[in-house]
Amino acid sequence: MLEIVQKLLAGDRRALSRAMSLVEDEEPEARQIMREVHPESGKAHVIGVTGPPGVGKSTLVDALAAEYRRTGATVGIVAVDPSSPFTGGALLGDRIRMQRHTLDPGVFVRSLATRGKTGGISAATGAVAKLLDASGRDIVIIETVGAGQSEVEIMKHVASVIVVMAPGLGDDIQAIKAGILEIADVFVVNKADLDGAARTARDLESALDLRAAAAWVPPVLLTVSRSGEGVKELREKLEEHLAFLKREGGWEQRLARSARAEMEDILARKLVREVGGGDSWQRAQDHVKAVAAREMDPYTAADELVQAYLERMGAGRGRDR
Ligand SMILES: Nc1nc2c(ncn2[C@@H]2O[C@H](COP(=O)(O)OP(=O)(O)OP(=O)(O)O)[C@@H](O)[C@H]2O)c(=O)[nH]1
Ligand SMILES: [Mg+2]
Repeated sequence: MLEIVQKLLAGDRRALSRAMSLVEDEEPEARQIMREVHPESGKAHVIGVTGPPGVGKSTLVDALAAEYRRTGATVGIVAVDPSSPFTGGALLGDRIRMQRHTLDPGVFVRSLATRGKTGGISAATGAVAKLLDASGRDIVIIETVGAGQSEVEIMKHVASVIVVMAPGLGDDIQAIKAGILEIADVFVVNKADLDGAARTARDLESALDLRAAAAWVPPVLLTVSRSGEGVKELREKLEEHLAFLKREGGWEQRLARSARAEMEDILARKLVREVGGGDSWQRAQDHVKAVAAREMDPYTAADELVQAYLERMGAGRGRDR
């Protein structure tokens, strides 16, 4: 076993931090690290927090971490900064807001910058969460902004999904609920100190009536994360949800969903690398040109590349024998 893995499994924060950097930068050692930590993961309660920009997700995560610490649980936090021009300030903001935990070894905070990475944000986030899980954190919280495809991908790696809203989002609620209703396990209307929180909660409740027959109906909670109001209730709901998952087989289902998402990601990247001939796609250059010039359609191109790959593999096996 790699020394860095031994150390991080033993709870060494510097080794954990270093391993995260190697994984984020897709260094060659990352793969070995992730292979070795895998058997030690799958124990933490991984919680995803998502919702529109500015609703108070980071403040809530901070308060929730403090609440879990009160119960004696150790916490890891992954804050995903999408590096978009719209949320450029998020990283610094998260650092400042999470500062109250910097002296507490029971909380480990990691902000993920995502600019310029080829592996995709969901892969990096899943890997960093897994490192925290393997390092023995009881609770791992992942914060992401919005409800786009990458958030839905990230949420495949968590056991409980919190969708955070705030009053005054107006039509956003309509737009958001379509995609997010299916993935939310708990709704939080944060900034309950502001006008309109009760109304936002009612809007959500009525949207949820449509699926009231489900075994777990996502509760709608009100919080003021700046003061911590409602955060104890949130922690209790999350524990209830965890117990529900373990009782009803959902825990294994979610681990399987996460395993599948991880494997899909690795397989897709591996296949693209194999058929394309590395990041530069040199092997597939003629196909790329033909598709761009409308001389070939992309489906035919993909089929041909896969076929050529299978033939190479067949030839390779023949040589080995
Ligand atoms: N009134 C009120 N303001 C809050 C509450 N919680 C957070 N805020 C404020 O809302 C603003 C945004 O908070 P964040 O925690 O950064 O929100 P976020 O959802 O993480 O933001 P992004 O990560 O940039 O999407 C800050 O100014 C917070 O102080 C609350 O309960 N009530
Ligand atoms: Mg934030």
